[in-house]
Amino acid sequence: MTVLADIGQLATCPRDGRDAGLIDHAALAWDASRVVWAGPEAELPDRFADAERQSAGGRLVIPGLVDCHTHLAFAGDRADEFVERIRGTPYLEVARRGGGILKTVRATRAASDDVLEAGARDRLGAMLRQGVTTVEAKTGYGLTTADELRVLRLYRRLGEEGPQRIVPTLLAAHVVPPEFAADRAGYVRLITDEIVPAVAAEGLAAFVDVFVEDSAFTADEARAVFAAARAHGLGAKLHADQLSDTGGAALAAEVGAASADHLECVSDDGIRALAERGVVAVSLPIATLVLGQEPLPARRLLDAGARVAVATDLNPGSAPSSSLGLALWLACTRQRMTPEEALRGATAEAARALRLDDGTGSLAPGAPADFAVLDAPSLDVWLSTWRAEPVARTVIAGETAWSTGARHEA
Ligand code: DI6
Ligand code: FE
Repeated sequence: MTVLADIGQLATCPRDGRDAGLIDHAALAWDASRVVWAGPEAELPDRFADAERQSAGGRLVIPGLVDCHTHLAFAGDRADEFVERIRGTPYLEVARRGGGILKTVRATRAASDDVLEAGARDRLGAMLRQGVTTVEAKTGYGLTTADELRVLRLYRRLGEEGPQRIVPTLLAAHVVPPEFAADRAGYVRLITDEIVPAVAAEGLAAFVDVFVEDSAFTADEARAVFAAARAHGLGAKLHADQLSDTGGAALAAEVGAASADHLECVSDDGIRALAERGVVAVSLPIATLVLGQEPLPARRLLDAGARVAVATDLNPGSAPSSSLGLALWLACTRQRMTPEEALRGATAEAARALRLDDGTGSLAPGAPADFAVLDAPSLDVWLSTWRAEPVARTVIAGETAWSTGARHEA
């Protein structure tokens, strides 16, 4: 049994609440890998008198962050495209010329297993230093049965080795690969008849995602992919209404998706459908910033009763950053989410977007003892300033997975 005392502010992020469950002058207790108690330090029960005691030194403690949307494994870079966009070539024009996502597909197919793994490990390490303890990880740069399976097997290995928990998602429906340019239906059939069954047979993915967009897949193509996913017991996620309103949000509601992600261009009907069906709206403000778009209308979604998560969209093109802290700060500054709403978005709501119902993303008794200690006295102080490295310590399943050194221990 371990007690972390002298917490300046504790954010418990109750799963079904709407606030961050803030408690000043708090303590947190865990036994092996699960939280057993969280509350005001003055009310810590006597049964913890003999527990090992640690001090948070008056700092903020939050649930381990959950990044519920990343394209974790890829090879190469898109620096050329970055410069082209600065010079005025739009993202989709780069893609039409065979750059964009397809450039990363070529580099990823050509990369060795070691190179792919090293890149993914680097990114996970950077995320750990940001307090991220659970990471959703998509495929989508392989686009052949073998290449998609290769990345999912890498995710399985990374999850088994830890320290972070990995939630794998098949995104074979990211774009139509060049070898199927003249046979879109053939590629959709490859996904439904071969890739999804192979992935399900090995238990390699929790979700199937589809990029629903004029430049990617139509709603009907997505319906076929989701039908195959459902038949094999896999959940649904969508890249929806990112670059235009293609009815992606309504489609997410129709197929019972766990989340609809992006939504910069979502319609009022789409917002209503998400709220009614309990589909989590995932905001990806780094991609919005990079592509120079108007942000997802978080206030309208929240006011309509929808749940809003916040994630990085980490990928080499539209969101080349693994900083979930940056995404939270953008959610506050550009989307008018309060610090409490933003933090919930990267904890309890992100866990909901991944259908994790074991308490992940909150710090209630029974939840995994996954948390981060921030070098700030309160949530508002942390998120009102953008700092690259605000985290002092990251704990996963009760064990310190990373820390800045001895500063956090009493
Ligand atoms: N939307 C995105 O933001 C990423 N994929 C997608 O469907 C972009 C991926 C990339 O540009 O490589
Ligand atoms: Fe994405």
